[in-house]
Amino acid sequence: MRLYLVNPSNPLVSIVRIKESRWNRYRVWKPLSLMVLAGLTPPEWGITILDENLGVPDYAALPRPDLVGITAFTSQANRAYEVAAHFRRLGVPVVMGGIHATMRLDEVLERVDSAVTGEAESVWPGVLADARTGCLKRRYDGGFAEIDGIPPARHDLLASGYAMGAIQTTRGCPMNCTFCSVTAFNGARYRQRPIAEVVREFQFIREKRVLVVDDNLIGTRPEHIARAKDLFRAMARANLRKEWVAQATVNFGDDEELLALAAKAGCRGVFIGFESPTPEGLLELGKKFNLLKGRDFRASVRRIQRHNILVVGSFIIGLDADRPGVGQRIAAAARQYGLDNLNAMFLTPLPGTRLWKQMRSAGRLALDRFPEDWKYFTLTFPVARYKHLPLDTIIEEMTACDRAFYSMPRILGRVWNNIWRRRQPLITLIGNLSYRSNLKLSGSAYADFQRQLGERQG
Ligand code: B12
Ligand code: SF4
Repeated sequence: MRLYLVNPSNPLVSIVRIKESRWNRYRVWKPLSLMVLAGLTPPEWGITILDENLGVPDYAALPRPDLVGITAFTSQANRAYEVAAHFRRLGVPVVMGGIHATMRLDEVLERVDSAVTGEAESVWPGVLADARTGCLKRRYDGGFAEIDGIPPARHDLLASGYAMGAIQTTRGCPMNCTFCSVTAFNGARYRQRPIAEVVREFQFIREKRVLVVDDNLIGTRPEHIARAKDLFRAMARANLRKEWVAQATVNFGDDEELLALAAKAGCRGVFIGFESPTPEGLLELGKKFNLLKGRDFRASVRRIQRHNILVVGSFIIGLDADRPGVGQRIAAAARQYGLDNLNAMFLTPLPGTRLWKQMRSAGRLALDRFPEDWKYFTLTFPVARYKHLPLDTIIEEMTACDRAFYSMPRILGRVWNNIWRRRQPLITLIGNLSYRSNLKLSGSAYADFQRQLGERQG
């Protein structure tokens, strides 16, 4: 039995534009969902993972599979439907799963044979068994899975072409920030994989560098932090020799022991959502963690960096609280906090989030021709109607923010600072140049986007 697992690409996402900027090569991440599915697949299936981010295969030249499984974030949905249509024309059944299939089930069911909603661990073997006997059901719901004792992801299947491996150690988040899909999709309960299983899976990863995809590796409560410490101790004991980056909330910087253990276990970078430079903005987004009284972001960032861990900060532009000037204000905040990289995104109502419900019911989706418009839901296009920032203004704000933070003198300043402190200056340089080289790409993408919208309205 031949199974293809496909990760569709969206050409509007900069990571796939390797020709225009070779730095993007370092930003193509492994599609872990498909590696996890492969791990759950019984041995009678021959599995090929086709990751279009590395290049779109000539599907017509490939042997005919018995089943195709497609994953998709919302921004990949259009392409997912094209791939599905190709295989369905050949009479090959197509199953789609992942976050978009879960949040837009009816739309997906019109375009594939079967959809898997929620997490797949409990249902995927059953889907395959039904596919073998030609009895696929229209829908399977995996809900929230138990993540103890699951087989490791198949790290052997995507052997080359990526700068980093990927692993997941926890799922779920209780915070339910308005713009984020994680609580809606993975639930509010913070679930942790057994430490021994995580360490064992790390050992299967061939790459030296690894992305830990957890939305918040350290969690929110004291017992979560205690577990994170135990995990880091076990990783250090196993002498994994990996360097890894992860996502965490800003409380990562509150605990010196946690930081020291993380660094010893190989942590080299952390991605933190600061989201807004103003308390009104944080309140609007429901990002309660960042609102804690007496929180000093600069001091938190410094404490993390002292352990040789780089800090990438993410901010959102387009809140109701944002006024013209917000772009410069974010760049200034990012500099003041001492961030090594800044990732600014447009506020984007993703299906299933609280923000989606609010904006949709208020008629604030500027792009609503679905499924065609999903390709713009990359967080790099202003797809909504923003309270104080009309289309041209919000694009100017984003451009001003990026230009201010990624000006050549500022980049060199950060690199020099990191040389001085012996804190990964080369990685800082590559990371900053990678963002900077995409500014030109963003400029032409905005121009196309503005033209498209103009044509629609005209
Ligand atoms: C790692 C990651 C990335 C990596 C991508 C890795 C990759 N797959 O190529 C990078 C950094 C590149 C990335 C980029 C983006 N991401 Co991202 N990312 C994540 C993150 C943190 C983890 C994803 C992951 O690997 N999870 C682990 C696997 C095991 O879980 P899973 O993917 O959910 O898969 C399970 C099920 O969904 C299901 N399943 C999945 N696919 C399939 C397919 C079949 C056939 C079946 C049966 C089942 C199934 O089975 C799996 C096992 O249970 C998630 C948050 C999250 N918790 O999911 C956000 C998330 C998916 N990203 C998000 C977004 C918005 C983006 C971007 C658009 C914007 C951005 N800059 O972040 C871009 C878009 C990229 C694109 N190609 O279009 C949103 C998506 C919301 C949505 N509705 O689409 C999420 C949910 C984060 C959030 N805060 O809301 N991302
Ligand atoms: S943004 Fe972070 S803290 Fe907020 S719900 Fe999403 S994962 Fe949780």
